[in-house]
Amino acid sequence: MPLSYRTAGESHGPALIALVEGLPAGVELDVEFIDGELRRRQGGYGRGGRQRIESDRATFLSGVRRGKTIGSPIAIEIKNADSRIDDLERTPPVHRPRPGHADLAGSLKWLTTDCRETLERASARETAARVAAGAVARVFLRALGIEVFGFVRSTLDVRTEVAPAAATWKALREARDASEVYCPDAAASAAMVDRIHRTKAEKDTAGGLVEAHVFGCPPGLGSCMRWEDRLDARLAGAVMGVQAFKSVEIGLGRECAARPGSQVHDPIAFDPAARQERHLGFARTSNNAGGLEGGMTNGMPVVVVAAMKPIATLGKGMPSVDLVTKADVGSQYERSDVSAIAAASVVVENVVGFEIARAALDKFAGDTMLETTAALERYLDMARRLPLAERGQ
Ligand code: EPS
Repeated sequence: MPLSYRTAGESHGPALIALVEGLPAGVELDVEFIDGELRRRQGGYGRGGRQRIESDRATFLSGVRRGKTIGSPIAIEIKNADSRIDDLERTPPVHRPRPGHADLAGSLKWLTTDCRETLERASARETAARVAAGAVARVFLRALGIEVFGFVRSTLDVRTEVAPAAATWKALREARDASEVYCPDAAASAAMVDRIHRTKAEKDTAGGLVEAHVFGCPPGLGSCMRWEDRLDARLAGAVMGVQAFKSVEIGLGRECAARPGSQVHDPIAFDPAARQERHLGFARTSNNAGGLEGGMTNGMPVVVVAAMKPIATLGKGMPSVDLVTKADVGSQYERSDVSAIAAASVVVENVVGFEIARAALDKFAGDTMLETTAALERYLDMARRLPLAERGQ
């Protein structure tokens, strides 16, 4: 069974649910790590009042026995402290759609003038469930030696030029975790905080760029045989499926359109001393491909860059109309974030992790972790022994 997950839950309903299916038995769940990711998603400079109410934690309702997966569906619950969806006084109808939110499109789709019916599910609160599912998948990935590192690259006009690599990313993770905006460059981090602070004073909002770098991927995850199995397509779909994301790039991304081939493609060389690396010695002197060629991993780090639009709920409002009266009015303002870019970097890190785990299980399928890790080792051994007599070569 392919690895998959679904989520359920509204922003102000009783709880969020993630249902993860297809993980092998024997994955030791690191609950501290999973709850730590949920906590990180709640943080970041620019968050609004809601995060002072919530303290997200994953409760495992099924699929786990004595701290280990047993191969059955894993249901995870994250309770909402601010649960009031049925309370008419505290969640009255919203008639003034916010440009940039799902309010208008959803109201037209579901034939209602109450935007709340759409916004409760469209809300980025749901990303807590995705982070829980992704963090579970990343615990599995870590047992295969695969790690994901996410951070904030830019917000508005403030940008860092850090370049994470296999040798440096752990130190960068420490720097990121010390940053209020999850940016591993102290100077850029301080400038981002200042920029978000000024944006708040202007009653405006900010988005930004986030990146996820995956270290330790063996070659051959994903496939060029069917378009839907190309890993870059899956990654793009997963990240674009995150609330507020408007673009996804792999490696050099759209910049590759402005350069000739000789300045885009990553030269291939062979280093016999590096056979134990995940690139098996076929190290590349650059990684513009972002670790993916033909929709498959090539052994280099997978690099995903994604743009989040600014939060749609602006303190100063935006031009809008009342859906009942059709009169020109300002858009609805309720308590909101000024920036959730730091949180978004955690979400992208975890949804990317989930897709990598899915592709890893497609190639190294096993009912148990024991079989999956053995399949990975056997594959790496065969790939190192190329040309293979077993292949008639
Ligand atoms: C959101 C609106 C805000 C955000 C929310 C996303 O919620 P509320 O209306 O309760 O203040 O805080 O994000 C979260 C709750 C979260 O946990 O990320 C929206 O409309 O999308």
